[in-house]
Amino acid sequence: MSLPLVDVSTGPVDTHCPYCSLQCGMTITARPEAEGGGYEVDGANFPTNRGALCEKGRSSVELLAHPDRLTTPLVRDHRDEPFREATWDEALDRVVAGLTVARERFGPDAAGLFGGGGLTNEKAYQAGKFVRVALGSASIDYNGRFCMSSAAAASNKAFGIDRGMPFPLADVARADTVMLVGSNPADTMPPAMRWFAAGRERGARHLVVDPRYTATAAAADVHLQPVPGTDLALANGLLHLAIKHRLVDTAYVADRTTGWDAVRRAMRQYWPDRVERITGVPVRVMERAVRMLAESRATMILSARGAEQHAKGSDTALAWINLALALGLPGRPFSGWATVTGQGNGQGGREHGQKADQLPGYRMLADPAARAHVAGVWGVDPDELPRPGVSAYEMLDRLGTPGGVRALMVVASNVVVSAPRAAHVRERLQALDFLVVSDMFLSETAELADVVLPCAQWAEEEGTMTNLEGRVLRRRRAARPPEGVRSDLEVLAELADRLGRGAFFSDDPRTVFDELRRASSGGKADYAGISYERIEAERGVFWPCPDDEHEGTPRLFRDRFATPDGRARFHVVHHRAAAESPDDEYPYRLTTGRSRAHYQSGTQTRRTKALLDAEAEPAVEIHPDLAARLGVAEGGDVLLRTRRGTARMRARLSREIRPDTVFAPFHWAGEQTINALTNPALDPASRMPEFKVCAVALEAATTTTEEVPGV
Ligand SMILES: Nc1nc2c(c(=O)[nH]1)N[C@H]1C(S)=C(S)[C@@H](COP(=O)(O)OP(=O)(O)OC[C@H]3O[C@@H](n4cnc5c(=O)[nH]c(N)nc54)[C@H](O)[C@@H]3O)O[C@H]1N2
Ligand SMILES: Nc1nc2c(c(=O)[nH]1)N[C@H]1C(S)=C(S)[C@@H](COP(=O)(O)OP(=O)(O)OC[C@H]3O[C@@H](n4cnc5c(=O)[nH]c(N)nc54)[C@H](O)[C@@H]3O)O[C@H]1N2
Ligand code: SF4
Ligand SMILES: [Mo]
Repeated sequence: MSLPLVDVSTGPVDTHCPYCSLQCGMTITARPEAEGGGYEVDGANFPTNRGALCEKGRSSVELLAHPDRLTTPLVRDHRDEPFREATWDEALDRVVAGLTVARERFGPDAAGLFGGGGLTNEKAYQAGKFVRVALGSASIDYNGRFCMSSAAAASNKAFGIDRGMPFPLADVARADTVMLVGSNPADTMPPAMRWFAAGRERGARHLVVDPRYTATAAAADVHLQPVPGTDLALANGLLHLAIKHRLVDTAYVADRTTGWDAVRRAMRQYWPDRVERITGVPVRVMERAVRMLAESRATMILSARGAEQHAKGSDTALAWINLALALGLPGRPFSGWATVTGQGNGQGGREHGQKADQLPGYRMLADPAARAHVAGVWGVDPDELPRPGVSAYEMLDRLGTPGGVRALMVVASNVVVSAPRAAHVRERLQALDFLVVSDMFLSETAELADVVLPCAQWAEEEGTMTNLEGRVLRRRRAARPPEGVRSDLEVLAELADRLGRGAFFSDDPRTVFDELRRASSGGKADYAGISYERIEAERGVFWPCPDDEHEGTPRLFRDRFATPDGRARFHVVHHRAAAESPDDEYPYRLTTGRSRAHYQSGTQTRRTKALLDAEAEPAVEIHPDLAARLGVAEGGDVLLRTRRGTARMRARLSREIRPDTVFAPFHWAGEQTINALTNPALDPASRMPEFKVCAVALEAATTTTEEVPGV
């Protein structure tokens, strides 16, 4: 397939990276003469990255002209047939037919959409509206449940609002003490490390809580190495010590919070020896840590997926928030608790109605006033809006069953690789009457579809993103999309039209954004005063920004929290064991996460030469003592087995991990799909699955590949 790749009329264009929530600024220049497709990329001087890009950002332009790029819709009549190329007309007819049959036979909720936190604000908003207004269905949720939901639930409970960082990233450099809990930015957001390094140069001290001695931990002053799944006990233990040593900021607690007395009493049972037994963190290390946190002018506690992707993830986040409140941090200059958002638009993606229970502006679907406001903007009757639906994993778990979704659109997620209990998710997708996937590449999920729609990529379309700081920025079009692809915005508008609801939808990003502004007006995530022009002039605008005169809100909580009485809420939260603990049959703990060169389900990075050169295959990290017990050598094949499935990977021996725990990345497919193993036990508040701990058995692999029942 040869593509008309280069839009030579395009000079250098400033835009942002396709990958993570740092949304590094980048400049893309068309270079028709250059090898490999005709675009060149440089880091731009944007406030988060100041010119730096990690290897993923630097290699991202390889994707624009990639030979695997889908440029024609693909269809088939039966799943055992190969795909054939089709016109857009035929493909969209088939999608409408698939969705319509499901609705007619099983009711409106039988047609649904699974979205992603990589979508622009415009597309995420359009997806939520499409499902509610064009399909009249309750069935929409997205991969952010697997990412930000625990921290989001905790922030909402404690602060009354969910913005990952309540301050600009640059504030990190001005904090005197920073504790990172289950966060490894040295690998997951390398350019952000500059802010940490700048802090250390000023004399700041950093602590890292991670079962592995990561590159982030290596750069810090103190490493706490807990058993996976015990952060809640650790936070409570630190709070116990803060109370014991009279380090609590009683004036702040009295002025700015409620619920302290109950928490103070509850912390009595977290005496240090007990917490050391649960977490494995020595009492003297806890003593040192709590003094560092309390005896500093400006202290931050930063949380990420290591602490949050647990069946008690939202309570764990609340435990760290309790500690931050007791020390008087949130709202103080260069201080506070924050969670580091992950996906490119992980923040905006969770604000505009992609969640089963949510309407734009972070409004709740169950709230009559919210329904009336948004229905007014959309020009529909509030009673027409469906009720809240079920969350991401629950939706996937019920696909093709009575009461479940029968016809599903997947837009910007590769669940066959990234959802927990992936083999089961694959079976459920296969049980659907109809599956349509929109992607730039034939992802493992797209391979299962009846219809595949080829979409435009980040640099080929206009839109806004909201980065980890809550800064709304513009991703400008810097390249011409190949002939034959369409943006998701256009596709959803066209489908709505074919479903008889076209009058309610636009395919123009600016028009959609302006409508989003009105829909969000008065909500918690208020974008009403943010325009494309202002974003341009001000290098991004921080929400909430309720009107054109408002300057935006880089820092939250200075005077009040977003609760009705303006006070932050303490919550009593107690440690409990992980959903699965090691036993005779599955004697070790498996935790999962990221490696530096690959991104998420790997659809993009497993196709990028520079990144495959950096890391051609996954490895499971094993302590040499454990490896010796198993008879596994460096580079040897290991078979990993849990109650849900098996996977096979090479061993990387490392003294940097606890000997009772192994770590594996989730970026790989086939028999290296680590999510064939992970536990779908869900957090009751956030519906987050327990990606970060389950019980696993390990053996040196002697079987042949064929005998391994991977995914
Ligand atoms: N290279 C790369 N960068 C990425 C991504 C990517 O896929 N690849 N994805 C982006 C996205 S969507 C996200 S959400 C972010 C995630 O960014 P991070 O949260 O930094 O990444 P993870 O590797 O998932 O987890 C962080 C750390 O948690 C540790 N951990 C595991 N279990 C526990 C536990 O029980 N307690 C504690 N305290 N720590 C634990 C792991 O050892 C790991 O080092 O990264 C973003 N950036
Ligand atoms: N074991 C384990 N599993 C995990 C995690 C973990 O730590 N451990 N982390 C979880 C987390 S935090 C996350 S965020 C999820 C992410 O997991 P996924 O949801 O699978 O994320 P991606 O791989 O980014 O999937 C995006 C897909 O959409 C495509 N795409 C990109 N942009 C667009 C677009 O604009 N439109 C369309 N239509 N398609 C697009 C990409 O090519 C890719 O195939 O994984 C979760 N799974
Ligand atoms: S840190 Fe994130 S946004 Fe920046 S270049 Fe790397 S992947 Fe892209
Ligand atoms: Mo994520």
